[in-house]
Amino acid sequence: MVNEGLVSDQAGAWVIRSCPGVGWRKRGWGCQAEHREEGSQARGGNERERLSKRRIQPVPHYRAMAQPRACQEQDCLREVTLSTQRLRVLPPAVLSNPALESLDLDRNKLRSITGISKLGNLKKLIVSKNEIVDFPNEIQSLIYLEKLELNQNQIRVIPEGIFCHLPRLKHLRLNNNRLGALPRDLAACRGSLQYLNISNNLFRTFPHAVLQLANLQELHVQNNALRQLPRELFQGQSLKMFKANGNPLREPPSEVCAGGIQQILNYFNQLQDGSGQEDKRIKTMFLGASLAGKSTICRSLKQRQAKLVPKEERTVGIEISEFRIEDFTFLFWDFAGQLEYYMTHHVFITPQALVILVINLHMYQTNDDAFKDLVGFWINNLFMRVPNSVVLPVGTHVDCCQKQEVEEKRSNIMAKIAAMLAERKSNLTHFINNLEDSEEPEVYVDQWERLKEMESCTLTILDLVAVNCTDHRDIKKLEATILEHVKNEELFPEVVRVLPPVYREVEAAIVDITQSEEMADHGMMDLQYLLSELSQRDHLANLDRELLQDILRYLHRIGLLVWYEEIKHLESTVFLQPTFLITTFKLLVRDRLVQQLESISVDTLIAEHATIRDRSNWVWAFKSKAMLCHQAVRALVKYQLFSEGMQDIFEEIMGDKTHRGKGKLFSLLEHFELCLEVRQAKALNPQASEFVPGRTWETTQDQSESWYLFPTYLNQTEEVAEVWGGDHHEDLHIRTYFSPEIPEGFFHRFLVKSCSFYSTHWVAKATCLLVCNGKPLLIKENNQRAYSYLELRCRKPAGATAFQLAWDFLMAGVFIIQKLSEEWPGLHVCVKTPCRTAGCPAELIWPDMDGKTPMTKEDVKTCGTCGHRFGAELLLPKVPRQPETAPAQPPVHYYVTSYGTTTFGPSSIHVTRQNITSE
Ligand SMILES: Nc1nc2c(ncn2[C@@H]2O[C@H](COP(=O)(O)OP(=O)(O)O)[C@@H](O)[C@H]2O)c(=O)[nH]1
Ligand SMILES: [Mg+2]
Ligand SMILES: [Zn+2]
Repeated sequence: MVNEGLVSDQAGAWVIRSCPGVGWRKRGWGCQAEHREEGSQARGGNERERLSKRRIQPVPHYRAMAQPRACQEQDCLREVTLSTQRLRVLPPAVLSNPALESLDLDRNKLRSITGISKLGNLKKLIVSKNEIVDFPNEIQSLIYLEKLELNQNQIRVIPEGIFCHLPRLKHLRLNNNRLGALPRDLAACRGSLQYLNISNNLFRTFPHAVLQLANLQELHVQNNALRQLPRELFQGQSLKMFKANGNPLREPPSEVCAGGIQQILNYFNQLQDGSGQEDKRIKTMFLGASLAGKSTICRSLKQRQAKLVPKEERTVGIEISEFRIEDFTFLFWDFAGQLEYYMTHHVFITPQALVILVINLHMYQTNDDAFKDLVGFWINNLFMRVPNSVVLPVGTHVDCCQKQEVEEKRSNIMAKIAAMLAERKSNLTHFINNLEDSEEPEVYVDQWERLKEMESCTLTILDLVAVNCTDHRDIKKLEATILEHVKNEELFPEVVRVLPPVYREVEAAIVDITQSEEMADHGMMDLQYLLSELSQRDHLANLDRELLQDILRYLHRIGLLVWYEEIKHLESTVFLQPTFLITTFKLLVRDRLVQQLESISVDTLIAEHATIRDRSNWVWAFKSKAMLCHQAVRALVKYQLFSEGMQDIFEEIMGDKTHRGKGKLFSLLEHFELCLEVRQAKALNPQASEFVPGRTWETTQDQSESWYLFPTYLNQTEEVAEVWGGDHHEDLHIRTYFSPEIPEGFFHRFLVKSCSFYSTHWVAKATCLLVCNGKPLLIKENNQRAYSYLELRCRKPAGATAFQLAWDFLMAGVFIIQKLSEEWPGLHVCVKTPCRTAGCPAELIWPDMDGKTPMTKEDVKTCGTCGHRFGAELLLPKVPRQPETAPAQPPVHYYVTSYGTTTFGPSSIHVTRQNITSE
């Protein structure tokens, strides 16, 4: 009786017999809905039960991953795939086949691969996602090895004397282990090794053997503890791709590394000329509710005295200023606390900064609501956006409180923040345990690893400092506290950066230009003009464009200026005043926009060739559909700029009307997915170009007027509900859960992104309906505390082809969500399928996607809670097997790159804008 392992079926092809566990599980996928305690109590018993059942249960076998290239006769089988088989030892059947050239053991439970030396002909060995602690020494016998993957194990040390026997090794993955060093003899692979991944390990110093790998093309060292990179690494010709983010780098600083190999090389060349200078700099973000005292603290610290901000002088957007204490340069970012800015703030909340969370103690009450509004909201956002930040809570208005009151409120705030941290930790632990306790933990390795990573990096909350901003002694005290913290290398390993002198010189010159009289308020400058201005200065006469771009890239990353080289329309514009961006956003994303529309002056209307009646129409369209036509936007922006005395930049930010050029405003709004451009078209365009997979899809320029949808202002829901026609019990539906919550503006951005891919759509507040191939997909947002998800639904398809289309469509939605969520590194997103039995609370967690469709080996899935059985294709993107299958299609890969490009398998669509077609 074989439970697991290789047997041969009549046809002579290899199959794996195993127990997919159909029909008997008490703790099938339904257990996810159970309470944690019950789960852990039941664990031991169920393990036994599972094992015994496994012996006696007659089970349907399934074909292991097809072996397309294996030859038909067993004795010359070259390739074996045994992933996700729960193997604890290598099956003897595998080891008895010395001709084997490729063995995939991914996602098993192997602690060792004893016997592997018998497979002396192996070229490819994959043992990723297992439980290996000790490096398998037998690998030294695999002298023909070209590809070796040992990632996602627990390996701490690799002994000498292995790699010197592997002169053909081209590809080596060791990421996600616990390595701190590499053996010296890795250098023996110098002629062959092209790809090396040692990311997510514990390297503190760069492994020197790597420098000898003369043919290395791709190197990953992300998420280690590296401080310094050797110059020699970049001097060879071979390296094409290098990733080092997530290291506390000083030399070169991570902002330089992010610029790519060429910039790193330039950096080292610059360092050669003069010695590097240590620059100690820290971005400091002031966050907190309106009227907390952020601007007051900011100004008082800068001027070294109590400096009260008059009440009417509200911060608009963000104010940025630079200031020094001792040899530290602080870049203060003072954020406005009003709700209207939350949509855009996250863009500017960046990692590795000191966060000063300001709380007005006089206003604060020791109840939950006050905490949530004044503190909790910000902590949650920091969790999601910059999960390993350091936060210094500062309580203000101490002078308006009793002494005892201050103490009471301080301990209340600190206790509640601690409770939030504990809650997050326990949530993450709960998710981790759910995956570990599931029937198939091996299919969740990637999700598990990501959760573990989130669990290990959390906010550092410093002790609350209570101050009276009107008293300069308190300001002094606060200054001392801040300084003490930023000097702590444990807290801020990246404060010190080694920079070539020219970086500092250019920065100083730019600050000088920014503050000069001639400089316009908006601070926008053409790159070429900036270069000519800078190179007029004697000491910068040799500055060339490439070096300037390197430095701008660095200054952008540290937050001193803004340069979006990746936005086509903005690549030659440098924003010397980053705050101007907020001013720009605020022209269209702000509260009371309707009133602004209504008050556009008659003069402005006339200048834009519009009438009062047009204005009423604009208001009506905006109120009912959250849409503005191009003319309305122009008039609105013009009116607001004129009333703020900034008329001179109108053409520049709105574009030239006669050429229908796109102004900077829309490039920005589009980049941040704050609005969607739609065109009202009457019918399909007969001249439209054909879509050819793999080729860019040029859309024809439409002459009709552009409309812009601002999802933030959507309010009605009826229309979408009507087109959709209500949920049916039979629908395919999945949910992507968000923890701790769906970030502010996330759904709106999802809407903009997905509607630009699917030209036929209906949108509403918190829901939208997309149409593809005539089939609708409904997406609904539900953002309740501890129950935040987006639900994706489509009608139950008929037949295999329709299933394929339906799941492709759903998967595209899932991938857009995942792509977006990458901007919130502390956000946990998990895809689940609710049980299809009415009233059953169970949900199936999706397996890891590995960049492709989640797979299940089973054809039938059983709910562990209600016991009902379902065809797997109703729950996961699995298309039912047809009796006579056509030649296998290449696997479909879904890939959403960035705004405008979506890839499905070999085909890739680049969408600039599609037209709305009337159906
Ligand atoms: N009495 C007193 N007033 C303060 C204190 N801190 C700030 N204020 C006042 O509170 C108001 C709001 O401060 P502001 O810095 O503009 O708050 P922001 O919205 O957080 O930037 C201003 O009028 C300040 O003068 C303080 O500690 N004590
Ligand atoms: Mg302020
Ligand atoms: Zn169920």
